[in-house]
Formats: sequence, C-alpha cells, structure tokens
Amino acid sequence: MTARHVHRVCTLCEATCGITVHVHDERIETIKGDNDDPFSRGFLCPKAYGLKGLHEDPDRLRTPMQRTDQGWKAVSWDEAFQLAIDGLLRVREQHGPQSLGAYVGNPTAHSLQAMLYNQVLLRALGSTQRYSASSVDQLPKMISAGLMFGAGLTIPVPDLDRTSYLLVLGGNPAVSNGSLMTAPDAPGRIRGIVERGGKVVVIDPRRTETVKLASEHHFIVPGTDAAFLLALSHVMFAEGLVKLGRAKPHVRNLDAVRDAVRDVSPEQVASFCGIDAGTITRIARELCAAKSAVCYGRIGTTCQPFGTLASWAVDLVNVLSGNLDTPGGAMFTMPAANRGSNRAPGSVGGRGLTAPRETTRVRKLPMWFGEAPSATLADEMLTPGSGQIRAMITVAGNPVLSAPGSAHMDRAFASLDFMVAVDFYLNETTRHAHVILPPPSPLERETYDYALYQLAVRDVAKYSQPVFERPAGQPEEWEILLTLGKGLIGMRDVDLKTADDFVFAQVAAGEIDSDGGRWPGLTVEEATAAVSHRRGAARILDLFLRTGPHGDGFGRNLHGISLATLEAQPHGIDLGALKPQLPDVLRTPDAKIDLAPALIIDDLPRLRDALGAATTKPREEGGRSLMLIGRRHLRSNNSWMHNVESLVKGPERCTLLIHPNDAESIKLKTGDRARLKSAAGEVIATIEITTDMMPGVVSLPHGWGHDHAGTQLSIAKQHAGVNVNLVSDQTALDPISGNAAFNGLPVTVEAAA
Ligand SMILES: Nc1nc2c(c(=O)[nH]1)N[C@H]1C(S)=C(S)[C@@H](COP(=O)(O)OP(=O)(O)OC[C@H]3O[C@@H](n4cnc5c(=O)[nH]c(N)nc54)[C@H](O)[C@@H]3O)O[C@H]1N2
Ligand SMILES: Nc1nc2c(c(=O)[nH]1)N[C@H]1C(S)=C(S)[C@@H](COP(=O)(O)OP(=O)(O)OC[C@H]3O[C@@H](n4cnc5c(=O)[nH]c(N)nc54)[C@H](O)[C@@H]3O)O[C@H]1N2
Ligand code: SF4
Ligand SMILES: [Mo]
Repeated sequence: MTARHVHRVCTLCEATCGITVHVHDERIETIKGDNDDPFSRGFLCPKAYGLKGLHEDPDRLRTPMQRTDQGWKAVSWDEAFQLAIDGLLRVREQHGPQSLGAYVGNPTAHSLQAMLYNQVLLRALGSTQRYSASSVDQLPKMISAGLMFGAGLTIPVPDLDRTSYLLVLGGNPAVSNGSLMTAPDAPGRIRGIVERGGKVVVIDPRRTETVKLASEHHFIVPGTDAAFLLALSHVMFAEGLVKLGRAKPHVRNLDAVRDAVRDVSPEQVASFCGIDAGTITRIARELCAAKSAVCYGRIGTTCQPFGTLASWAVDLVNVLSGNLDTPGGAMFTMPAANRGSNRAPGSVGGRGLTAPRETTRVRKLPMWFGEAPSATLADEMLTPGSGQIRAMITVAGNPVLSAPGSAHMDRAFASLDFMVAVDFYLNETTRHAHVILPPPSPLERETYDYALYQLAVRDVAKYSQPVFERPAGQPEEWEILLTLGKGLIGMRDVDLKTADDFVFAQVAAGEIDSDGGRWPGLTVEEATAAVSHRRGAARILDLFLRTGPHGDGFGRNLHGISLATLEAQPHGIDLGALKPQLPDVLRTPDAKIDLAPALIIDDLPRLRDALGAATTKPREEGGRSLMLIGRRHLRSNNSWMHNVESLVKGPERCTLLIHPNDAESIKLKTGDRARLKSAAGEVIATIEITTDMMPGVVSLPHGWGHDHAGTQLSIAKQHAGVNVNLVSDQTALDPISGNAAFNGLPVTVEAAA
C-alpha cells in the first residue's frame, strides 16, 4: 500500500488553481485544493474533482484509432503516425498546399506542450488555412489591444485585489472563474472589493451569479456595450473629468477620441442600451471619482456584433478615468516566461499591429494574426475551387459543436477526403477523423500555465509534474505534434531528438540576439548548453524562464529563477503584485498608446446607424421576436467534460431561460418544449422561466447536443441537451475581426408541437 500526494494545477479553466491529488495504490483517492499554493490558497471549484472522472473515464481514448469500413479499430502508434502522415501528404500532393487546414481548440491554452509545439505543426502545415478558438472568443480584444498597445496579448488585466471599483460588462466570473483575467477564487476576490468598502457594478442582460456578489446590476440590450462605454467617455469629456494619470505622456490621438464621442451622449444611447441616462452619467462620475477603478469586459463584449469597438472602448474608459497602468486599475503583467521578452532594458516600442492584407478565399474575411475566422471554416471546406480545404487536422477542438453554423460545419467535416484529430475523445467532430491520436491524460503530463500567466492578476509561476507515468508507448503531446510536423515537411525519417534539437535551436536564436538581450554576454551556445539536459517543452520553458524578466540570466542574476527553482517548489511561487510598466510594455512603432486606431474609428458609423435605427423604431418587448445570448455553468466546460458523471448529474442544464412576460405572450411554462429559430436554423429546447432574464432576451448555453450517432460518449449521450450553434448564424460577425457574434442574435420562440 503506497500513498502519495502530488501538488499541481488544475488545467480545466483559466484560474490555474493549485490542487493536491491524493493517490493510493496508484488510484486517485481524492483531489483537494492546495492550501499552500500562494495564488489560489486552497480555492477549488467542483470541476477540479472532475479530473478524476476524466482520468478514469473508460470512454477516454488511450490508443490511436483508425476509422475503417468496419468501424473504429485500435492501431499502434507507429501505424497511426504512418496513416496520418500518408493521408495528409496524399491530399497535399493531389490538391496543393492550401488543401490542408488546421483548427486548434481551447484546451491548448491550458497545455504547455500544445502551446509551444502547435506552432511547429502549424508552420509545417504549409497552408494559410489556419483556424482556432480565438475567433469564437477573444480575437476582438487581441485586435483592440494590438492596435492600441502594439501586441495582441498586451491586454491589461483588472487589478482585482487592489481596486475600489470594478465595472464588469459581459463576464460572469462567479461561474467562469475569470477569463482574460487569471484569478483563482475570482468570486472571493470580487467579494473582497465590496468587503473593503469598494463597489462592483455588473452590466449584463441576465442577473448572473456574479450579480449576487456585486453592489449593483443593470440589464443591457445585447450588443450595445460599445455605445454604453462611449457614452461614459462622453460624460468624462463633457464634465472635464478626463485625467490620464500614468498614461498621460504615452498617449496619442486624444483629440480624435474627443471628437468621436462628442455626439454619443447618455441621452442618445439610453433607449438603445436599455439603461437610463442618469445611471450612465453617474457610473462615469463614479469611475473617475473612485480611488482606483477598472472596467472589464469579456465574452458578452467580444462575441457580439460590435466586439472590437466594445473591446477598445473598455480600455478607453480605463485610460480616460486615469486607471491604466496604476494599482487598482487595469495593469499589464510581467510573466516569468514569455516568447520575445528578452529585451535589453530601456528598449521601447516595436512593430505594432497592422491590418492584415490577406483575406479568406470564399468570404473575403480578414486574417488577423495569420488565422482565418472559424465562422468561415465550413465555407472553405465546402466551396469548390482552387484552395479548397480537403483535409483537416484538429487539435483539442470540437468545432462541430462550438463554432456557429453547426449543421454546415458537420456537413463540411463529413465531406473531407482526410482528417486527423489530436484528441482523447471520439466526439461530434473527431468522429469524422480517419485517424485519432490521443494525448496523455492531463494528470500524466507536466504543465506550466504559459499562456494564462500572461493575463494573471498577480505575477506567479508554477511548474507541475505529472501525477502518473504515461502508459507504455504513449507519447507526450509535444511528441505527437512534432512527429506530425516533421512528417509534413518531408522529415519523417529524422529521429525525434534531432528534430527537437532543431526546434529548440530556432527558438533560442529568436530569443537571444547578438547582444544577449537583457543579459549582457549571453549567447545561444551558452544557453543551449545550460539546458541541454532537458527535452521538449520543458527545455523551451527553462530557456524562457531564465532569459525572462524574473530569470537567473544563466547565473547573471543570483536571485532569479529557472525551471529548477520551480521544480523545487511544487506549490508555485509568487512574484508579486502587478507593477506599472509604461512605456516599456508598449510595442507600437512610436511607443505610444493609440487611443483612436483608424480601423476602429472607421467602424463607428456602423454603430451610429444601429443607434439611429433603434431610436426611430421602438424595441418590441415581451413579443415573440427576441435576442439570444449564451451562458456558462459552473459544472460544465465548453463542449466537453460532459462525459464525467459527477459534473453532469442533477437537473437539466441546457435550458432556454426566458422572462415571464415573454413566456406568457407565447403561452409557455417552465418545462415546456419550445422552438428556437433564427435565420440560420432551429432547435427545440426546454423552457425555464426566470425574472433573472432581461425582457426580450433569451439564453441558451453552448457545447451541448451530444445526440450524434457514431460518438463514444456514453455519459454525455444521456445528458445530450441541444446544440445552440445550430441556431447561431455563421454570417453574424464582428466585421473588423470576423469573430462570431453569438450574442444578440435575433431569434423567435414559439411553442413546439
Ligand atoms: N464553468 C465554466 N467556466 C468556464 C467555461 C465553461 O464553459 N464553464 N468556459 C471558459 C471559456 S472558454 C471562456 S472564454 C470563459 C468566458 O468567461 P465569461 O465571459 O466570464 O463567461 P460567460 O458566462 O460566457 O459570461 C458572458 C456574460 O455575458 C453576458 N452577455 C451576453 N451578451 C452580452 C452583451 O451583449 N453585453 C453584455 N454586457 N453582456 C452580455 C452573458 O449574460 C454572460 O453573463 O469562461 C471559461 N470558464
Ligand atoms: N454559442 C456559443 N458558442 C461558443 C461560445 C459561446 O459563448 N457561445 N464560446 C466559444 C468559446 S469562448 C470557446 S473557447 C470555444 C471552445 O470550443 P473548442 O475550441 O472547440 O473547444 P472545446 O469545446 O473546449 O473542445 C475541446 C476538445 O479538446 C479535447 N481536449 C481536451 N483536453 C485536451 C488536451 O489536453 N489535448 C488535446 N489534444 N485535446 C484535448 C476535448 O476532448 C474536446 O474534443 O467555444 C466557443 N463556442
Ligand atoms: S476554477 Fe475550477 S476548473 Fe478552474 S482552475 Fe480552479 S478548480 Fe480548475
Ligand atoms: Mo473561450
């Protein structure tokens, strides 16, 4: 009988909570919060325990699978790689490089190995047909941040622990546990603001779980946040409240902003937003008067028709109220490990972000950050012509459920000549694959929250070791991605170690310039030799940690850290509260914050048109014409984790929330079945009546609809729910980004026969 405790992080959401896995005789006894994790201090949500269910789930794939005419067949790893690479190369030979496409899904943001080696695979793809969850999520924020501050991930985060005033739009951290804001125990941290005498204001078309922690809540008409935020800015200018604080010497285009918001007064936007002018004026004054304040927007502000405008306006409000880069305001992080952060002290500015010149083949949508919007992935598979996608690789994605226009997407995947999935479930998307390559269980791998620490409310670092050894023959996820990648560039016979040395050499050369960057005298050779005892993601991580702002500089900074430091401290280490960083953090060519990027200002007439249309035509309330929004549940995780009994048991989650007035006008009561219809499609959902909904708005969560034949999800099938993305319209987009506008979609609801 052997018992052991392993400390690590939970990789199921952005909060990065510390967990302790209690193992007895190589079985998980329980999973608890790690009280010694300096960031999460023991906090856990119910999903963490689901890691046990996930690890033990008999439906989770443990061997590669091949789809044959007789059904699915387990194959060896060698055979599976051979089949996968042969299949992809065959399609490329026949139809050219653009015939290969790839979709990279959400969980890759939680996997160190996927974060680092997806890049290798995507480069080897040799095609611009790249897609990811970004364009059904945060892409508008990456664009507004890129245009304002110079880089897509230079996104200011709310300094939750020190702020006196938090204005939340379109986020529900009490359930999502925070997003673009890595904050374990986000609910506790938000409650803390109120407890220390501060104020929390939530703007949301639903009275959410976060509202219960807040001081004040206002319903807002979906899709109108940009107007609301610009009206706040209008008040700040009109009443002489603008104070730029620390940002003052670093901004440009302040006059252009003043002009842009001159005619967007609270009176003008009140009926459009559904919030009275007095309230808007008061909130603007409060933001400017508070000792510190921060405005924060999430999915409700990005996945909507004015996503980029709203994302920009959030940061505009933070700048104008004097709260950018200041404690308690919106601050930039200084992550311990980050590509490109080894710069000599004093170097400022960068290349900035410019509008992409390339557009997609079929719908001519913009291709930001070298990616096409997922809302047009199905078009690119289904529309014949040169450049049509004929084969796909998916890594940790389920676009058949998670992207808009699901029926179209399902048909598109079914039409492919060949598909490879890197995934451990046979689900709605991977059932179309010819070969599935399962990564190890999350508990069988190392991890470091490389992406999420870039958005954390404190600078922290934690490296987790695997809890269990990988089963014999099971490759690491980075090995799967690298094997595919080298196969695609004709280096199938090069051994993995050589290929990985090559990958590392390229990364190191990118990080260490001839001056050594931050570390005088450091050379690529010195760094390479110092980490040569490691392989794969750990080796790259060690390099980033040691060259990074908290690093040991390979002996040049005695107080600095390396991967060895983190290995010795399995609870993780705290690197302190966020610190002011202007102008060093800016990557715009002139090292200034562009308050009025032309591309964004050019989209204002569209908002004005919508405002005009709404004021001339009174909004119908309580009728059958409604607006659809989404929601998340504490025990659910996008389109997966639904095969874990402990998380799906209990009352039905996938219900259509509707206000009593709306329900009455269509003669529906809780438990009735209703037909939810848009221009794109329809589903039949169970009604749940609640005064928590804004009249005129209905809510259905995403990630459900597990009733497809041919999947291996025995538990999820019993809790199938319906797929809201059969109703989401793949043509409803934020035009600047091409991001899906899931929220604010016009729908009708009627009793189902
Ligand atoms: N338990 C759980 N946690 C998760 C996830 C999960 O599935 N389950 N998913 C993870 C992922 S991938 C992400 S991206 C994050 C998302 O994190 P959040 O954005 O915090 O999560 P949501 O619950 O989608 O919150 C969006 C809110 O926007 C509101 N809303 C909708 N439309 C509008 C609008 O037009 N304006 C305004 N102001 N509000 C609007 C909705 O009512 C909802 O309350 O959560 C992550 N965490
Ligand atoms: N209507 C509507 N649709 C939405 C949203 C919404 O609010 N409303 N939200 C959108 C958002 S924010 C997001 S992020 C997307 C998410 O959508 P996707 O990017 O498609 O991701 P998931 O639905 O989380 O599916 C994750 C897949 O990864 C697999 N997986 C899990 N862990 C790993 C791993 O470590 N490695 C590998 N290789 N595979 C793994 C799972 O088995 C599953 O197949 O959905 C979007 N869709
Ligand atoms: S909030 Fe829950 S799902 Fe997210 S990291 Fe923490 S324990 Fe895991
Ligand atoms: Mo997401």
